[in-house]
Amino acid sequence: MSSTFQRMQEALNDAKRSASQKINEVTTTNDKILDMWPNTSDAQKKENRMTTDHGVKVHDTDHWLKAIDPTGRAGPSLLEDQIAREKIHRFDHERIPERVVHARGTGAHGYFKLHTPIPELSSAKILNDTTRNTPMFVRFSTVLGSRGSADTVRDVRGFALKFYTDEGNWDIVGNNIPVFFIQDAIKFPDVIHAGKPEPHNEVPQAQTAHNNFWDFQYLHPEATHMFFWAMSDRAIPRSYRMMQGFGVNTFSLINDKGERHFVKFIWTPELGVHSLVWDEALKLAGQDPDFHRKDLMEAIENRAYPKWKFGIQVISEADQDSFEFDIFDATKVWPEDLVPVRYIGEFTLDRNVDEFFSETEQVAFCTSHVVPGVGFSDDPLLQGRNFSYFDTQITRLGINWEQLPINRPICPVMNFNRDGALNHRIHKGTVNYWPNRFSATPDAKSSGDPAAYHEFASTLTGAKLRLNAPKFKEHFNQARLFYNSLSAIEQSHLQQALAFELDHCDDPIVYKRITERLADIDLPLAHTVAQMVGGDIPSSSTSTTNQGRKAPGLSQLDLLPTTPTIATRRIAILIADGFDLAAFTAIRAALKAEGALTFVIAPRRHMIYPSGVSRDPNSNSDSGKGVMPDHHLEGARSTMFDALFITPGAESALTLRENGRAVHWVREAFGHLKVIGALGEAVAFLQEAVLLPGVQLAIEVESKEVVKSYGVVTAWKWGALQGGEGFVGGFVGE
Ligand code: HDD
Repeated sequence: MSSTFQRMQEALNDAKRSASQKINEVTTTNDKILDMWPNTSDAQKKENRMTTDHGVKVHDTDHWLKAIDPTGRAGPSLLEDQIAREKIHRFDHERIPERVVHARGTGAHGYFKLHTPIPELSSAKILNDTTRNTPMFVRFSTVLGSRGSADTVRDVRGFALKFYTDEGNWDIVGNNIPVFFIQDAIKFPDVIHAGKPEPHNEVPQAQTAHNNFWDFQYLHPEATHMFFWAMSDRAIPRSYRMMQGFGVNTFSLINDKGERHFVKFIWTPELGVHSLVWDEALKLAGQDPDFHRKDLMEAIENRAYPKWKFGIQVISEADQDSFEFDIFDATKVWPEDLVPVRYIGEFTLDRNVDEFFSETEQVAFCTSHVVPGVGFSDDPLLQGRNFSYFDTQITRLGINWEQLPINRPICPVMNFNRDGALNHRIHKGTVNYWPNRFSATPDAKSSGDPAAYHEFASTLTGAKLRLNAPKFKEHFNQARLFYNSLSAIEQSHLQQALAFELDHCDDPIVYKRITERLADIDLPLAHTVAQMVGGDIPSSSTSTTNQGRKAPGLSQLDLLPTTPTIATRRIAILIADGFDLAAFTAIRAALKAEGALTFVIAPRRHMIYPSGVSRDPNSNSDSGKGVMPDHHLEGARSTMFDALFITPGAESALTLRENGRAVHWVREAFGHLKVIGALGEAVAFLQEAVLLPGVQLAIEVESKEVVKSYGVVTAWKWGALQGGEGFVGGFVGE
């Protein structure tokens, strides 16, 4: 992977160079980038001047000031060297606390565009003005792992949106799973402690496969629905670009008349929802821990900008009690057959960050940051979140965190909040309170501006009690609804995930109790898992009957892209000396034409010569006679690609057949249900590698010219790449 990454980095650097030139010319139209421009400098510009932080030019940055004796021998380094001290002090304090959850993540800039105004629901300008391009920053994350942990672990993914609107910042701090483990925010420290590494040995890293996590799940029946999602394929996404996002909590929308509706936010990727298979995820965690981060960067660099449809589910105040579940309970979805999603806009990510720390690490989200026309609800998880996020930013970034370039709004900020560590604003004037004698309306305590944020005037009655509403007590119906709605293959992945996780628990009480809990949801599932992990085999009397109710939108198969595409998919093309250059060139061009990213893989990363060309094994330069591969077979693994094509050529096929790593590549790709194509002599190699001679071609090959002209393409299943891989593919035969 390293060479591709290096090349990607070079491309990125080129892009950054031109981007910064563009910034200097102020050609971008993104208001947030323009806002950050005065704080952006070009660290790559040709400059031989190095200075201290106080701006004094430094003549030697390599040697600490020392006492040198007359013979030229260096004595001790001198503490008086204020230049060296500054450099070391700055380094010593480079780290800030990582996020207490969601520490591992990556982000990108983009913009939101509304297509369907909703004045009947909300007065928010961003939800009514279709002419705006609202700048956004989006951060994706895993939850449990520390900042340096791997991307592809089984976990919920954070999906936090920051809209820099003209009326102030609006944050939707969401996940790729629509529900949560707990109903009440007061339990958040417990659920996170139970999931994070165990306290006595700080093991395991970034995993739910341990006693404490599952102990918590059993003791909190409310977590059942969420752990079903966490064991599903949603928790091992193929790419951040292929995940849905959910605001999870119930928010409200308030219109010009002051009427309120309850709302859930949901966003769905144009590319469809896709996942890895578990074995791939495990291997990638070691082979390429930055897999998702690089995937996002690579797509944006290649201008394959990821896009999501942005939607709402709405329930009127009058209907709030009409459901069997409580609409303020974050462990419940609003099933789409009962409350359809209305897509009203879309957002696109089109720009990588210039500097990870200043942007992705320092970006800070708060669920409490909403704009006029958007409000909260009595969802007890949201209420606690509204307290927690601001608080955590103070520890992480300091009280003036909202002045940081990535966090500050693009609209004016005007108030008398003052001072604190690292205040960057300079306020002119003799007053620091409101109202004051200079105010336009000195007698008014507030401006009364209808465009300002107004809380919804709800009525409160009742006693103060540590309780939740009665319907919060039902915990299993929607776990069942989710499980029933999955396809058979998704259900089987979920069973395997549970079996894997519980096998890592060595305390029998933990895995026995969880298999008992599974019987509350689905008896056959509980049976299978109990067999696998050593739980007690449940009897039918312990199970509540599964009525089989299903809902749309819960299975990933319901979320395949409307316009199938292989754009941005990574396709490996295998070659060895003696390959068929014409076939290679044609297939690569055909794939590129559809927007796929092709990578040439060979037994060595040195010139590979096609058949009929004289070879010069000592030549290092690209003589134009052959092809320079991107990677050798050991350097990049099949797990890093979505599909594989084996180029024809008698000698090439023979070389690959005798190369154990090449055989392993093909077998592994087949085992991971990848789409594999082969032409001519490569077909026999493919069949031999996967030990399935004579398997029939499962799906008709599309009439691609290149395919037609060779006539013998095998298993080139374009359709499989376009959706549902991980469930289909891997067919070979003629
Ligand atoms: Fe949270 C971070 C999502 C419940 C307290 N949370 C954080 C991030 C995401 C979520 C995506 C990372 C933001 C970023 O990229 O910087 N959290 C959720 C969702 C929840 C949820 C979807 C359930 C609906 N969270 C939740 C509760 C609490 C918190 C109930 C506390 C009572 N979350 C935090 C936090 C974090 C955070 C401690 C850590 C870093 C940060 O806020 O900025 O405040």
